[in-house]
Amino acid sequence: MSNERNVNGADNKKEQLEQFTTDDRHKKMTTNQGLKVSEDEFSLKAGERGPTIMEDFHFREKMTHFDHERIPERIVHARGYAAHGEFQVYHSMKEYTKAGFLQDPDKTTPVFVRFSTVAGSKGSGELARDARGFATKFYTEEGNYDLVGNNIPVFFIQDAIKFPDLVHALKPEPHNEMPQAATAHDTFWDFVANNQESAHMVMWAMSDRAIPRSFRMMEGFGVHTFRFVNEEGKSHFVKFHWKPILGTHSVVWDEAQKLNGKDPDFHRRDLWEAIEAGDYPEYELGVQMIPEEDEFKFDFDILDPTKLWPEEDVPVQLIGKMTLNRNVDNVFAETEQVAFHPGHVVPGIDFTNDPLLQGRLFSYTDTQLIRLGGPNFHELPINRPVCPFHNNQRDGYGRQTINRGPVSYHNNSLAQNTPETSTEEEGGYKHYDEKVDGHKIRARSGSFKDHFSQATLFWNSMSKAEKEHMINAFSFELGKVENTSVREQVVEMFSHVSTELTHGFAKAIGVEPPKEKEITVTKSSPALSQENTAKRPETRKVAVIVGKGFNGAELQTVVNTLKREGIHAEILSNTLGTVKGSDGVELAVDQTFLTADSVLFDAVYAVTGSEEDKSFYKKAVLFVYEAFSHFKPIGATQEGQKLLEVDEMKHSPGVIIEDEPQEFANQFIDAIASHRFWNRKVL
Ligand code: HDE
Repeated sequence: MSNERNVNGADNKKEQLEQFTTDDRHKKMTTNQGLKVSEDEFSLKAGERGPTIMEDFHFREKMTHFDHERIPERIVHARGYAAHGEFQVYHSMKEYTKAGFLQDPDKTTPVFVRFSTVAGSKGSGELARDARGFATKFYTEEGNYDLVGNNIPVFFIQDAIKFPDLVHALKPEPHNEMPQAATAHDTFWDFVANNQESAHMVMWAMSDRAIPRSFRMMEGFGVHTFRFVNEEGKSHFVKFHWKPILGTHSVVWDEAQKLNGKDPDFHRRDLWEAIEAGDYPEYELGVQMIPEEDEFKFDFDILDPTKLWPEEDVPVQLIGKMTLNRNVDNVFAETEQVAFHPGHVVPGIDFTNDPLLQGRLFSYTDTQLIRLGGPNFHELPINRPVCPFHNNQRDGYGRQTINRGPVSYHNNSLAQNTPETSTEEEGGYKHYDEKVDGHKIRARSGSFKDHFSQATLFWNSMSKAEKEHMINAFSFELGKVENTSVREQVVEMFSHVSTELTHGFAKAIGVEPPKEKEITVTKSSPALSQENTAKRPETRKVAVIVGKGFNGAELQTVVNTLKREGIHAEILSNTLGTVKGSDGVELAVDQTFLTADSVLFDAVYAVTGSEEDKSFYKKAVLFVYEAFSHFKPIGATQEGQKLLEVDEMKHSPGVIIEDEPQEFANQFIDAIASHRFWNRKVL
């Protein structure tokens, strides 16, 4: 198709993609040359029992294409899942940036977002303890803008040249290719202890942030400090945030490990199903801004990617909303072939000298060249801008554009010196003219040398439960480290962050807690704790355990009330088919004890039925107990109360027992909104 199209609004990317989309159903089968195929089951042979012959072009074409179906997976962020959506700014940001898509609240900009884990291979389990990628492509009228972020606002290293080392250390160890999608091994922790700038990010990685409940319940961060530049050329330093409307929520580690077995696709299924059900994930775009002249007013260097800007000091302004409302048609064509790049910017958005960002600006195009097989990956439908693109670049593997005419150079007279460059006023991109003056030197700025203060700030900001989870995470991860010296080095390193933390896990990993260090940071940032996030019941999944002889009227009242709140209730029983209530009501069963597991749900509503036998109760009791041990809301009515075997469970926080159905439903919904009950004593 021509790249001359210039349609506006959120539908323009969809329309563009549709021109490349095909539906093979009810069509005649052909070869790739369009020749109708008469037989697709038997290769051409010399006799029925003879050898296949070379002449069989159909066999050769089919097999050759199959042999080449795979492309290299991403070196990092290989396991990912994506969706389409749209973005709208709340009010014009003209004062700070001239970026076209941030000017007009009536304008929608199409977006494509890919979420990912970092360390694991393309087929790895999605509940790994890991950072999550959160990469957004805005198809703006001024060209594609990519915000290629993570769900953690800081990074392990301060200089891009260390990235290959970091990734070598965190990937499976090369001699035996283990462990998959996990940092619980010697090389990762050896890297940490010997590259102490990683301290802050490691704190995040050992926190609940690294095991999100859902891509829909995760924050996103641009990590680096970027610049906004307005029409007058004034610059503000800016950090980007995505804030999920549903709040930021996590699972517990035991649950994460079980989920990787019960449903390694848990996060992609969650995203896919939410969008199919019309529960469109929404995130607000937030910005923190620091005027150019305030660059040195902080007790950290704002160019250091291992530092965040505490929200209490530099407030996050919410400037727009993104809604993901369409699943892909084809995962390979879209999700796998999408090519993000932090260097894809539009006028009004610019870079800073953050040395991590500077290196990323090289790496992303470079990696696409090998991954997508050449320099024409921008022509793939998912990567095409929605505005026209013209230049003198030509040829290369897989070229699709047919450039007319003899001229492919600049300057020229034969084409009146076109395609022509644009002035700034006409939308031509002009780099912010920052003055740069220095000696060539391989060094780290002295202002980047404090590795521990913000790691302590993070620890100070955690709730009691979050701290416990972190201590457990360090104990688990380091418990898998075989080398004693590495374990000792890590304990020593984190004793500079928090005595409470290191004393919490040192013993568990067989290391003597080191002498208490003097730690002066007492500051905390409440915005960092998930305790303070939005808590809402919508889109949560409840397992309703129902057995023969249940009370239909009561169940209906409760389920209808849950539905009205946007909660999804799935009926779980012994077998698929239907289950009959005492009053003759028949319910369709969605899941059985075999196909489902409590880790797949946010809450359990135990009803059972008066006519069920011991084996049913045994399975149901285990199901409820596991949810209880993961601190999930439990509702129990009718026979269901018998599933709370131990009396103490009945009096635990988040366990709702109530005879009046409407009252029960209301209390249960409040409990579901609370997400988890960390103050519950797990027996
Ligand atoms: Fe990336 N990163 N990265 N990264 N990154 C890639 O590009 C790289 C970094 C991030 O869903 C690769 O297309 C270097 C920080 C995401 O397709 C590669 C450095 C952040 C994704 C690459 C970093 C990210 C990538 C691999 C240190 C958060 C997945 C495949 C200087 C702000 C995008 C690819 C998607 C992917 C290089 C550090 C986020 C190799 C050299 C910091 C979300 O180019």
